[in-house]
Amino acid sequence: MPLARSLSVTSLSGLEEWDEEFDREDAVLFEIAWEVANKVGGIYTVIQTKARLTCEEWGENYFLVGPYMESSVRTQVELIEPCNATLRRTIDKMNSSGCKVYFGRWLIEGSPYVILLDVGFTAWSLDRWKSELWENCSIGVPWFDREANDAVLFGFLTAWLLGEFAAQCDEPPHIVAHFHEWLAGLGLVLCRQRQLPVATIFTTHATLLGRYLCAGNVDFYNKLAEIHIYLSLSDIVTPNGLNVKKFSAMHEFQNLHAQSKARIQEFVRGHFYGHLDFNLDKTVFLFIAGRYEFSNKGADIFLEALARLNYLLRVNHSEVTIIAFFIMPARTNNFNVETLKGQAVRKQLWDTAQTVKERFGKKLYESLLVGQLPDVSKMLDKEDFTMMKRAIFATQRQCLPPICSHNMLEDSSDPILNCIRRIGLFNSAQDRVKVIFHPEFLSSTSPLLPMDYEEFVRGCHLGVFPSYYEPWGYTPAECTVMGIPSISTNLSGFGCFMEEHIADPSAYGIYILDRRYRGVDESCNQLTSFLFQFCQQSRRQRIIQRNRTERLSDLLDWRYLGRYYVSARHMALAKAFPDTFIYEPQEPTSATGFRYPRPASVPPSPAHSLHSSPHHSEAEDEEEPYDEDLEAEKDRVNIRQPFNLPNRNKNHTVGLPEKN
Ligand code: G6P
Ligand code: 1S3
Repeated sequence: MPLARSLSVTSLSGLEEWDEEFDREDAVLFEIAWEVANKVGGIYTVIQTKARLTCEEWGENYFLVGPYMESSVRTQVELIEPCNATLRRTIDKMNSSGCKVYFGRWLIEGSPYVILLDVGFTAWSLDRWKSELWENCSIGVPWFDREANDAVLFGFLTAWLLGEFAAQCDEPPHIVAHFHEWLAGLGLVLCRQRQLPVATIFTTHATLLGRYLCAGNVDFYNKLAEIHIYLSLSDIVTPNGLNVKKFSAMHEFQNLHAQSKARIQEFVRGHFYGHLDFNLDKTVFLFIAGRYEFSNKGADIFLEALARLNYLLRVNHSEVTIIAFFIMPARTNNFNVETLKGQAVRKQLWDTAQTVKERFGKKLYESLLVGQLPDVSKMLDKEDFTMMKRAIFATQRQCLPPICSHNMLEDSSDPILNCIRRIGLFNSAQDRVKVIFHPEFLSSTSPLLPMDYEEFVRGCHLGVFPSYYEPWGYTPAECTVMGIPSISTNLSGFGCFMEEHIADPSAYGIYILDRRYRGVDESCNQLTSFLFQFCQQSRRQRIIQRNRTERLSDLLDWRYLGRYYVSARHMALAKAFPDTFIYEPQEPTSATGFRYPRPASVPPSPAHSLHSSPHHSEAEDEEEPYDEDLEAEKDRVNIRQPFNLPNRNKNHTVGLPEKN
């Protein structure tokens, strides 16, 4: 019997242990997902951001398997010859048997190898494979369901690839196949049914059942025990990480915020032309973004809270204006005229100002040339005034600034628009809360708001994600690594994770809404109060808070969170090849349960305010010199200490824990 290799991942140095003890030569990792080099949603982000770390760990023995999508391949993948003889034989064999399999490098960080399977090319096998699936596994698939058909073709092709690869290896290989989500899941079923020598892992990112039940009228979490049976043998919760970029200048992200905010302000100037009766310098930008699932993503409660906030700001005569952006794609017929016109009017005002400025400058120059101070009253002539008056006339408007930037195909039944109609937030002058619904993902080539998502997030002040069904939730995590505060919930994986690892999350700009133990109305009040508190912060308090938020980035870096995946692969290898690998789960240590402490610079017991936000009055701000670097140093936590390692049999969002 060969010497069993111990695969322990007990600390942050686990990655090094793996490097020392594990001979990569004979183990191969295939990671299979429909979203490999094919952007659909959050799974793409998981795979794409994790690639660099996994490449570092597995080197030439790591292959991502996905569908061949011509348009994505053209922009994201460099097709090359297979990188080794075994793969070349495997791919040649499949291609000579009626498949189209491509090999390449995905042009992202880490440049991982990708094997892309053309499911359309083998569509002729669909009926045969469906029958096989029914006969061998008793799994029936509906006939005209495009997604299900793709899943069948992709699953059979994946199992074919893995089986062929194993057959082409000279020595019995140690293959790990990691499948993501149901669209790739059939490959795993077939590996088991065909008894392929493969260690398998399955990651679910959401369940369709959960998604539909939550969106319906089934009080999901309270009735969970009656409606949901979820069986799993070796649960490891694998929190989603990100590839965290650190700037060499510590506060560079603050400068980026200011630059991006200026671009959003420009858009707002155009959108609200004729109604710019609020101070843009005292305007706070909020946003929600993601898949358009109205109640699952919490757009319903966000709108309701905005209506309550509008009331609070009005009765308190607040000078703050809120602009809440909804970035959720729906079916549209392009931008609407009024929205485009807004940007055209703004552009015209800008051009007019530039022309007048140039004419003014020329006259000033000429006067100085002859040694005279100019007569300021004569610097603008009749023509200048006519030009300016015409430009101002163009800003007259008969309607309120539009709520929606696009022509919606289902305008009368759209849930966001209908909710806005009900709560009456119509961007009127009296409203302190304005709403803009952009039913398309953002793009830097848009004629309206030419910014990509990352730039937009950086320019906002707060991301609001009050989800009801959210297995993880990348949006608040992305905000965090960019130093933008966010609101999430204790029904989202992200919210639970942050609650577990940070002693006082809101001090760091991580507001976690309680949607687990409170009714909708109460949660909505809590959300309103988070928003109201946020609006009352001074600029300096927001800057301090953003610094703290950004300091949490390490917690979400794949460099640390990647270990949960390492652990899952070790466990799978040890189960599939027990003579060769042993998995040693970590014993709980005192370090398990690591928590980020409250920031040192928060006053220990503020008598005058809640402890969870940076508290200084404007007067205090001016008196005390504020040394950001010193504060950063005080608050910095050594993330290199180990914190919670794989949670076995711990299902963080399924099941309603007992109320404390
Ligand atoms: C960053 C910039 C500052 C700017 C501030 C605006 O911190 O470095 O120069 O004043 O953003 O913050 P605010 O929260 O008002 O957008
Ligand atoms: C799912 O995408 P969603 O927005 O449909 O997968 C994401 C990646 O794991 C996850 O962050 C999200 O909560 C799920 O819901």
